[in-house]
Amino acid sequence: MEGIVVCIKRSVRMPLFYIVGISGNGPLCIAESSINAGLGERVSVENGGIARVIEGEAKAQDLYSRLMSLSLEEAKRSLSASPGSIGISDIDAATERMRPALKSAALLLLKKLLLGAPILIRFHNDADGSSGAYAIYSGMKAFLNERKANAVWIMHKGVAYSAYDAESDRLILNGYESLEKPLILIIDFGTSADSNTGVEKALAYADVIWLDHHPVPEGFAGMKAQHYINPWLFGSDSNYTAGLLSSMLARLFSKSPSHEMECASLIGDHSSYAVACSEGRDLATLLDLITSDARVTGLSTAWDITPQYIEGILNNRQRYDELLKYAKVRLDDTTNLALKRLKVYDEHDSKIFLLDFDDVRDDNTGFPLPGRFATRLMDTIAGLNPAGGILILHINQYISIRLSPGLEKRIDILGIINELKERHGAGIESGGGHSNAASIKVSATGEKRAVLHDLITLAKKSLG
Ligand SMILES: [Mn+2]
Repeated sequence: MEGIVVCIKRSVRMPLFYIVGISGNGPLCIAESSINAGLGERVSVENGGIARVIEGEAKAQDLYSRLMSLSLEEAKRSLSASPGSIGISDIDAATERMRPALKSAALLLLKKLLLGAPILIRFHNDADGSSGAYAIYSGMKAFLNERKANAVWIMHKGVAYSAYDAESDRLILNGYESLEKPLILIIDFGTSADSNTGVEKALAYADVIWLDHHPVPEGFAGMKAQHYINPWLFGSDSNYTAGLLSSMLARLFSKSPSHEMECASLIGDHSSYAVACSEGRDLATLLDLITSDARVTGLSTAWDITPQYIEGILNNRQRYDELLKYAKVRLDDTTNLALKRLKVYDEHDSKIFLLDFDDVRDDNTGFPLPGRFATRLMDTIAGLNPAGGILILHINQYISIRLSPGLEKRIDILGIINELKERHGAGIESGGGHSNAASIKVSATGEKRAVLHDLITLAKKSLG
């Protein structure tokens, strides 16, 4: 075949060439080569390698222009009219409102794929973020078929896209020479003022598609990204998860991905729509495990956790069952230990349960995650204590608060958090959530002990 060298990855021992073929549907292939072909040159490919350079960049320019318009045509042709529905009316209505934004982002993604631009995907390290990455991955794979994506997957710890992250992405993308501008795709994190410097840096050299569902703070620089899509901006909220949003994007250019994966994102993030999901619970537990504890995966670091890795587990029933069983044993063990370590304060007919999660969880692992575990533990506690109560679980800078069903009528937990913010000022970095499940992040220099003391006092007052 003949094609144009659209991208060269130089940061590897043997350079990799991404070539868009000129005949037929423009397949994208990678050819190792000892011939030093240059970017934009027209080459012939034989037996998986570059055989010779046919013409130089200047002469091949017209041909590349033609390939660009062919790619755009294919991208447009491949987009379906709508991502379709998942059968939950609020979600489907929000999807419909986001449809034009999703389509324009999908068009950009397909164009980048077809032209071999380097694509860097950063996804949050939890069930929601990883399910989103998986949806995009399987959508891209189905769309490209025999062709090859020029993609890098990075699992991201933390809530901000920091200046450091942007710098690290630039170093990775600097390893590529590409005719098309690189694309950065951010899934399920970063909507925070702490991302502003990082965002500005990224926008200076890359196109950005950003799929998130966290509340948008004032002055957030991510709004400058043309393809920043967040259900909050379309009359919905965080219950519309980023994994689901990513899946809706993927549905525009591939046939419906796994409904179980969409459900896992809703369950993983405690979406209020998760009640409509009869499947996905086990998958959410499994994703929680592998995204929070690199040891169980047998991989050296969290960096190696990619959608391909998740796919490998999904395609291996035995491995899937083993990991799931292991996750459940770990959850049971942690629950049993937690019940023994609980401090209990009796307040009239209700109780306050306090747990130092550092005492319970294995130091070397991130599993179970405190928020997910707090919900599970509250369910267990409520089963054992019919009068119910409030659970306060803390670890490092985090405090998770859960109320047993009905108690939100007696304790205004969000009101209490606001009062704590007033009292402790900069000592509290963030805090909020729902009326029965909320969390506080104490700042690095803050006094968690003092915040916990005030929290318990205010809870007692509400119950008294
Ligand atoms: Mn999420």
